Amino acid sequence: MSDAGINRGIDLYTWATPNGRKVSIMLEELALPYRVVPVDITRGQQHAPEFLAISPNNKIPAIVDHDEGAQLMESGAILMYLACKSRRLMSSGGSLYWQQLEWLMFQMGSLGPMLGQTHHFVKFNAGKSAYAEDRYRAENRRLYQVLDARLEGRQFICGEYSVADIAAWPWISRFEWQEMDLRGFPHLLDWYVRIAQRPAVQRGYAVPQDLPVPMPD
Ligand SMILES: N[C@@H](CCC(=O)N[C@@H](CS)C(=O)NCC(=O)O)C(=O)O
Repeated sequence: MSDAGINRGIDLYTWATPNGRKVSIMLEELALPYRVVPVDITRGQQHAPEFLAISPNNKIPAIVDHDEGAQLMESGAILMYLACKSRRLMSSGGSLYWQQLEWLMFQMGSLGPMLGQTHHFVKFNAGKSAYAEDRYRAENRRLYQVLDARLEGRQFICGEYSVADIAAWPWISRFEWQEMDLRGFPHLLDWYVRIAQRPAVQRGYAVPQDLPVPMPD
């Protein structure tokens, strides 16, 4: 961790993971100025007391918005906070708001946690538990099918581009880790590429490490 604490604008505490990228992509889409504070979770920096004071669950991402005196952990809450602050990328009411919230919760409650388990058992601990590998591969595939069906006839998860897409997309960007072939999910593939082509998404993906967006063959 480095030099947070200039008392203006937004500090983003993050690392190169799907949950971190949700917030850097959102900030880039909104063109809000922010300072990146890398928290290297591979070296245990998420346990530093100064980070715990901002993110009590020891996890990135977190933000401090000095302009509003706000401090937040949990990527879904941060996306909603930024949407509310800017009045963009999430409806302020009505049925569209509830749809966007529904799909944001789907990401937070299902897509992220389950695909995270695929990364754990299939990518990083292959061979340790056949049961867990089978379970999370199957759940991974099922969740891709849910999104593929939702995207049939839609450009974006809730019709227009929103926090629902920004939350889900970075998890699908790990399709290689998940050993998933996007060509088996044509609507999801089109959506993935459509979002990958957005300059703000490419900039946000490269925070805090300058990595290119994975593209399917
Ligand atoms: N529900 C949280 C999950 C955050 C999360 O799992 N962050 C991971 C990286 S993607 C992390 O910081 N892991 C470090 C650790 O568990 O020690 C959110 O959406 O912000």
